[in-house]
Amino acid sequence: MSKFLKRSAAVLSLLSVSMFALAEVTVESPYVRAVPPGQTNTAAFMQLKNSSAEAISLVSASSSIAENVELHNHINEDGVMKMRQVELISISANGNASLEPGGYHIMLIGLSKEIAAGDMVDLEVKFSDGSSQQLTVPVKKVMAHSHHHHH
Ligand SMILES: [Cu+2]
Repeated sequence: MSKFLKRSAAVLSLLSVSMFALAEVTVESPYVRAVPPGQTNTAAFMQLKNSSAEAISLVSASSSIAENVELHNHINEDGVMKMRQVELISISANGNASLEPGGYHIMLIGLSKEIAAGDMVDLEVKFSDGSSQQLTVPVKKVMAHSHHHHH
């Protein structure tokens, strides 16, 4: 191996090490929906950005304040919007996935305490590439339905 090739190989391996250390999925503007006292379920929403050249999926989530955490989607069944549990939420290569009211969301089931706007909730999200992220997510008031009528 020439001196030049040896050097290139060293630079390449350095590059791949530093690229591996970068988070491939970025979580942006996460929030948890505030719920009235007595309500034991809520949902978390966020934008997921995949900066890698391969599709990555959100595969699970957990939180210390919820007994169960599931990935859900909303589907329109005979004109009725229903929530369905899904195995994963896919984020395309160099793409985004939106978790938002009326669509994909992270369902927090069996809340162990009341949560109000302004509280912070811990949420761990796990991805198909084996990575996970510990998030601290603010609780916000969200309109139940985002239909706006103008008269
Ligand atoms: Cu749900």
